[in-house]
Amino acid sequence: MSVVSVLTPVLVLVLCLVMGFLALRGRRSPAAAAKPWVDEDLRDDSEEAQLREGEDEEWVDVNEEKEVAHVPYSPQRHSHEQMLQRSLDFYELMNRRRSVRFISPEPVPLVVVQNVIRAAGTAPSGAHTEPWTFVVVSDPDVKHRIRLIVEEEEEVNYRQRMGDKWVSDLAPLRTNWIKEYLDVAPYLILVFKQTYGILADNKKRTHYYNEISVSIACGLLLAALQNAGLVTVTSTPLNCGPKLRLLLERPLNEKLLMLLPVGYAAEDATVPDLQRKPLPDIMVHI
Ligand code: IYR
Repeated sequence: MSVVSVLTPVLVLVLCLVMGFLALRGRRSPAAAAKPWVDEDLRDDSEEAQLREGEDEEWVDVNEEKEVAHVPYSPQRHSHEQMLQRSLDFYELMNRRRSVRFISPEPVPLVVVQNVIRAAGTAPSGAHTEPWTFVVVSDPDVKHRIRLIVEEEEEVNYRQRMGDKWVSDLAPLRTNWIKEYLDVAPYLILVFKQTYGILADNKKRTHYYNEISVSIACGLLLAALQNAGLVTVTSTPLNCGPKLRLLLERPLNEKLLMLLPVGYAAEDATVPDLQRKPLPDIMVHI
């Protein structure tokens, strides 16, 4: 038997083992392979996963021992004419909102941001669990660390994770992994969804529909910012969640959903000249 015929099967075996090991190490779930834009940190949050997570832990009822009184509610009513005017005014205000990536360093009073977050916190939530944490960062050093984390990951996103199609779909928006606004904007608001609640006695409570609830809160937050004359861009930095959570010292039950730089628009800010779909394309009346 020649040396070659003995060594070849051995080499093939070693190669297979090494490739198998590398494949396992770099493994992503089938869902991840199919949907690379879904953040790994956000992925495993189905109701099922929440239930699994709590198997050997002590969980409590969401509203344990809380008898909630039901009180009369009479919201403001307007005449038809006023309703028409108000609905149009609000639409026109919101229609001027744009995602702005050029933000002025000019300071913004903190109390305005506090009010905006109060408005976001009025969102409805599953079983009224209010599963959100808004981390407001104005410290320049922390903002810069956030920028370093985001830019490092976003470069990998653009170069590898997102793929050619996604990158070319974004080309008209002229986005890239350089995020100057993370240093420049007077505030960064990092919105975390709490996948479950932790009570004072360390018991857990289920946060039903936490991602939907926090997404609704984000919508209100965007409207409140627009109403205050501030701008933002709804950035969702892919795969930065765990590092940012650690940097900001947030607990394990909190997952980053959105990162919003907030401030006035820079004087020379530009936005892509996009059109919105007309009503018949977005509304079906049955
Ligand atoms: N998160 C990246 C990429 C990005 C993705 C989508 I979808 C956008 O609408 C815009 C950007 C970034 O912030 O650059």
